[in-house]
Amino acid sequence: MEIQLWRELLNPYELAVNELILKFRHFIKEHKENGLYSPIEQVTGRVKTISSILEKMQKKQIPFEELEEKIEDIAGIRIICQFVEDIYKVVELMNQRDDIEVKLVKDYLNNVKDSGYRSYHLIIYYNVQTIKGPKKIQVEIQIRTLAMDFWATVEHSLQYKYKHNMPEHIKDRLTSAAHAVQVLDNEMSSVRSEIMDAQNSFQIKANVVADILNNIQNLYKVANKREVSKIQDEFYKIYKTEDVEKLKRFNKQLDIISEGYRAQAITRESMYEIR
Ligand code: 0O2
Repeated sequence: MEIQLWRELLNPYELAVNELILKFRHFIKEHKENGLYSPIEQVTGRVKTISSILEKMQKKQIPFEELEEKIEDIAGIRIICQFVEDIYKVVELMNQRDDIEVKLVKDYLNNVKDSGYRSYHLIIYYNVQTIKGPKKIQVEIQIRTLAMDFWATVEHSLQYKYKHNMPEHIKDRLTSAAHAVQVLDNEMSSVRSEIMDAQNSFQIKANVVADILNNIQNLYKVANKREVSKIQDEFYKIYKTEDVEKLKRFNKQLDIISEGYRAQAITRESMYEIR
């Protein structure tokens, strides 16, 4: 197949990967902005390289006409979670989305591969709009923890290096590392709620501080500078106490002050309109 045709074939897959990454990154952002814990920690994606597609076609004896149907991971999205529990949350989420149709599930958490590989895979259908009209394509979504991803990345590089001749002592090391990853994931799960609480309160504090600074910045434009300076000093004092509740109350007061200035501005504007 000519390069130009490969480009045409792969273009919708690239679009799907870009759209899905954007959507899942937005999901993380929305959670953070609302001070909520996000079950998704990171998202990446890729379109399979032509050489990797050719290799798979050869290995599985797939003819060109069946390429898009039989190679399910031309478009690949990887979702990284902090905890095993989050993986199942993400799966639930995928099942609820209107823009995703789950075709197939491969649960390598309950059915660990011989290599020691653990991950949860979904093959989904996803619609993209191309200049030739809508196109329904397959995307492989791999969902795994940070620890599982570390193991898989290292193992994948070694597989690539040794092809099918990985030395036994390295295989053994990888198997024992896979067990260690499982133990680590279990240990982390046992402190999940503590970690989530800590991360949530950190995010909530960060959001309140951002709101306060935004309010102060806006007040600088409309209020008396000395007054705003006093407000700023007051903020620093409260900030040092590390008391989030106090910060929240202070922010509410600032909202009321800002609202007052906004109301004044509106009254002034309407007076101009009357004249
Ligand atoms: P790449 O380079 O990541 O694209 P197959 O696709 O035929 O190999 P199957 O049944 O179609 O196998 O899919 P499977 O086994 O679910 O594998 C899909 C992808 O999961 C692989 O894609 C890998 O990315 C990953 N994976 C599966 N098994 C392992 C493993 O033992 N170790 C690691 N590190 N990753 C694994 P590709 O196309 O093989 O590779």
